[in-house]
Amino acid sequence: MEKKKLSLALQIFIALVIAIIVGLILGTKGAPFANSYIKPFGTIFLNLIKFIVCPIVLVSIINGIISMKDIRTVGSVGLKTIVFYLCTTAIAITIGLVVASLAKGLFPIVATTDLTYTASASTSFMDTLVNIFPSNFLTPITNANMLQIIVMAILLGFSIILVGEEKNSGVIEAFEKCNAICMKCMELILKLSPIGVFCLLCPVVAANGAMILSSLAMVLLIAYICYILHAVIVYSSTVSLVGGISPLKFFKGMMPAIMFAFSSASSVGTLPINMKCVEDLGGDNQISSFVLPLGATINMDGTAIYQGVCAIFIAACYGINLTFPQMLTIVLTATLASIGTAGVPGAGMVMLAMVLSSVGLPVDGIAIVAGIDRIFDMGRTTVNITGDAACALIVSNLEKKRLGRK
Ligand code: DAS
Repeated sequence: MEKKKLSLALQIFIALVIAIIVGLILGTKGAPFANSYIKPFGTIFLNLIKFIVCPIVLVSIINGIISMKDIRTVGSVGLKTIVFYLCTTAIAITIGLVVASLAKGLFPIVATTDLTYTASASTSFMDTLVNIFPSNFLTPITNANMLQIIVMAILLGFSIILVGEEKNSGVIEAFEKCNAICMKCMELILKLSPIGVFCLLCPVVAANGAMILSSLAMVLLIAYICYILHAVIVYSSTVSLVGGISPLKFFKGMMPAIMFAFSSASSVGTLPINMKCVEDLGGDNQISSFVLPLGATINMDGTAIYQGVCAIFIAACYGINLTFPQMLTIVLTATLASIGTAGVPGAGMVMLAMVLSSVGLPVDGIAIVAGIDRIFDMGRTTVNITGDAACALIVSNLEKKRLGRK
């Protein structure tokens, strides 16, 4: 009989439980052993994530922009869609940062000895602004300067669109192939998640004991509170005020897609069900067949919330208080990064590396939250697809009014 493989989610969950048990058994006495012989394999997993994050950001943002090439043909639909997606993502990351900052006092701080960090010299907002723009084609990639990579991707993406499809069809296909290769590479790396999760979490549990569990429980709780706040405040108000649908009817009608997204942690995988839910809620099929696939590619409100909450939590673990300019940088980075976050399980954790490095936070801090990333992912994916559906219904209603249709 064919041996049924455990799903990756189940493998990660089992690795999480084993990491906690082994970490608690090792305790502080066993922490040096865990740091010497287990943590290095977690570092390898993190290194692979850092390795793939630059090409993923560059190629997937270019691809995300190219996928908007129809924006000129779908005119007002495309414009309304992009404005809604970018605005709700900026609101989402702000909610994540504000709520996590207010709740920071609740984080029992993880103060393990190996969480040492030398703060880079703080730069003024103007310096940060100037440093966003690359002065060289290669150094943004070799230095993993994420904001400069994002600027490069946006410039190249729109340049490809403006060159015109007849002249650059080969280029568009080439980028679509590069994007597929990067996504496959990320998928292969994320298949190592069970090993990575065990080797990253076990040493942290050994060094901190059960306290880390309450920290992780707290940061998960805050993330889910932000997910719910964003969905209830932003989506309820927009679908009722602009989409012409009562929030109750919206969330009831979205239940099949919400449940699938929560269990699969994949926006792309949820697309067919999301299309059906939006159609049943009265959305225009032609509009949702543009808005939803685009949303699964570039709209990641839940991921932005997760990045804001984890940035505050990881900074707190290193005893760092983020400045206002740093928080602004996170809003900018996470909003633009959402264009490049793939709608597949675990993509947000890869992009968290980018958000952390954009404000000089140690990317190794991901080790603290990597173990429970799947639990974060289920919630953030649910928010992502719900935002996509809200946009499709709102744009459908606005187009109906614009064309004077009933
Ligand atoms: N799981 C991704 C999605 O499908 C989101 C993420 O990983 O942040 O939307």
